[in-house]
Amino acid sequence: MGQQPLRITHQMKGLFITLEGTEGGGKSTQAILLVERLRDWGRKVQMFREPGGTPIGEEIRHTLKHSLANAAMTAETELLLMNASRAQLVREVIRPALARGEVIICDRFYDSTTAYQGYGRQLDLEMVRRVIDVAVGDTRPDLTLLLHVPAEVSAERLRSRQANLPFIRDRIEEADRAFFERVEWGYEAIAAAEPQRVRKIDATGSVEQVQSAVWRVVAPLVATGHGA
Ligand code: Z5A
Repeated sequence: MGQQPLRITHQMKGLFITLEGTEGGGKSTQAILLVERLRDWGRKVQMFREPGGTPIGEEIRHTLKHSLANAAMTAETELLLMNASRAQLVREVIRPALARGEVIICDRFYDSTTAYQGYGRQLDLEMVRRVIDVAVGDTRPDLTLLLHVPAEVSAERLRSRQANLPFIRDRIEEADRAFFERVEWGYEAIAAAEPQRVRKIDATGSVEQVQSAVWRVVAPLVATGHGA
């Protein structure tokens, strides 16, 4: 079945693209390459990561991932902190930038909350949706690139990256395999529910192959004049 055309959902001039998926899919790698390519095309682009992206958000990120005191964090606290970081990012930078007509690339956004806190931590999906609504209002991505790799590929990429980095404890990465399987199902459900916004990309190939697949989806949007 052919893919449906992308439809721009927000009323502002800019373009809002998010990258999603399980760990090691290459989101950060592809986000950086996409920013470079869009700048080459003359677009004004800003890139952010979640949780984080603002000074307040980066403090929340540390609490969520690395704080020594966070071992007892409940799933509900995790949900609220993710969305506190997001509420700040949306109001402090994303909305003003979109209103100026800029392109925003975000390395994870609210689909991560649905996948990790909703499906992974098994919080009530309706409650998760309501919290996300508070955080983002009508600031929604125009396009979400869901980078998909099988669990073995993800594990291998993270192993080889870890070998080159000092060990830093990451509370979320400590979850068990069943948690990450549920996260994957969550992403499948999101993609099935919103095919117009969410484009699944096979991210098992080389960096260059994935970059080409990403560009095939993004270029038509940019060519039609979205983003200053
Ligand atoms: N989280 C949440 O629970 N709820 C939320 O609402 C939000 C987030 C927003 C953020 O962690 C954590 O927060 C995350 C979800 C949760 N936790 N988990 N688990 P993060 O920001 O530290 O990390 P991440 O978002 O999970 O990304 P990552 O692990 O860094 O993966 P990635 O960005 O997809 O991949 P990468 O860094 O671009 O690449 C990983 C390695 O693979 C690296 O060495 C690359 O050089 C290599 N790579 C990349 N592409 C390729 C290809 N194509 N071939 C070969 N090697 C490649």
